[in-house]
Amino acid sequence: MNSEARCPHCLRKIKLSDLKFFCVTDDDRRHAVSLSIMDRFKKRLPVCRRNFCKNKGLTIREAECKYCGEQLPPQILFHDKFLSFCAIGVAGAGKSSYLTTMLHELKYSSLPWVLQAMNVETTEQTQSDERNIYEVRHCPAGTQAGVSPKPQLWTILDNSNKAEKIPTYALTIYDGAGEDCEHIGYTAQDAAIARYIAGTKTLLIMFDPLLLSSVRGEIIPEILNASMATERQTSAPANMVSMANSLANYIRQSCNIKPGKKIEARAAVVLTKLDALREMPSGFSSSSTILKESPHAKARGFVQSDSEMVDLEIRDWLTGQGETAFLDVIDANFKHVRVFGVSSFGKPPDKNKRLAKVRPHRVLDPIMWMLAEEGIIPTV
Ligand SMILES: Nc1nc2c(ncn2[C@@H]2O[C@H](COP(=O)(O)OP(=O)(O)OP(=O)(O)O)[C@@H](O)[C@H]2O)c(=O)[nH]1
Ligand SMILES: [Mg+2]
Ligand SMILES: [Zn+2]
Ligand SMILES: [Zn+2]
Repeated sequence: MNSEARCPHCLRKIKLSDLKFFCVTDDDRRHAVSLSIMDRFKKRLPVCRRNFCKNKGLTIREAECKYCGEQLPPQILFHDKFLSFCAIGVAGAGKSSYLTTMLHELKYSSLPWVLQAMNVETTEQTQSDERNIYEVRHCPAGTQAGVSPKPQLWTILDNSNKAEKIPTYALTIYDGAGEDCEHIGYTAQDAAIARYIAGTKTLLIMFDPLLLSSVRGEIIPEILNASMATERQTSAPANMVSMANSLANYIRQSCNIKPGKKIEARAAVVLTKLDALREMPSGFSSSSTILKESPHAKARGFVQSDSEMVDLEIRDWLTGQGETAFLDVIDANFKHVRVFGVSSFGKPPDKNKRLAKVRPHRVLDPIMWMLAEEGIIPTV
């Protein structure tokens, strides 16, 4: 068992004795089960010992965090590494589309990994998100604002070396509503969102280039309209800068980081909707690295030179557009920053928000960076 384990809801460090266990039978006689001395000693999950219980002798499958009372899958404790992704960005930035296609690519990529949902909520959420994008072929609806987001809980089984014991990594993913990220205040609801933000090791800061006025002036209106979440997306570039500022301030306060010191959490800045920029004159040149296929999955490692090139190309492009304020705020606050460019769909939606065949571009790059930083895949 790993001492790094954290409750995915309250983000506190947890060990076996921090969980409350329950035996759940189909006849509704849910009852608490405590750890025996032997369970504690062997660091294993308890079994039901109640006489006449249908599950007598079986290992429990339900647990609660004793700090926050939220349910969590007990097997979460037994992973080798704990990874987390927290996607933030203004409303309509493309967070949910990105996470759905990223997970789908991860599942079906040539990488030697198996992705398993840890709970029913994660399975159901992903199935409905995937069906919507890959089968119904429609843009997702905006994530509901004003409710605490439930994190998705995944296990990655690493099949890359044929050792007896397969390493397993717990991957927690938070996808909040942009509306809530735009003004993190100090209500109880904000506190829940902010806790995820402050507790995550990798922040995915989603940056929507279609909000930049220089881009809006140049792009074909139909593509622009189809690529915006029409009903909610009113956010101006100024909002992105103020969001970055309030995000940094919040992390500083809750983690007690002094003004002169940079934040340790990794910041992956992800420029979304790359496909729409392709169509505009001052977009990326056709020979640029960012428009080439991503090399990481094929290399089964993180190709540092490629990633540095993409980072540079986006920074240059933003400078050319006169839009450096956002990245300046991020660079001034975070120690580890890497800039990525992705297209979740590969092509802009049509005017009815319908999608052509989905061909994601470079969506795995940010996760490959995180895995390399965590020492799970090699940097090549
Ligand atoms: N052209 C293009 N448009 C995209 C892409 N991804 C998302 N969009 C557009 O952006 C809109 C919003 O995408 P979402 O994924 O719902 O954005 P979100 O950040 O989750 O939004 P909230 O949940 O409201 O915070 C979609 O309806 C699409 O119109 C992409 O890869 N290319
Ligand atoms: Mg969303
Ligand atoms: Zn908890
Ligand atoms: Zn029982």
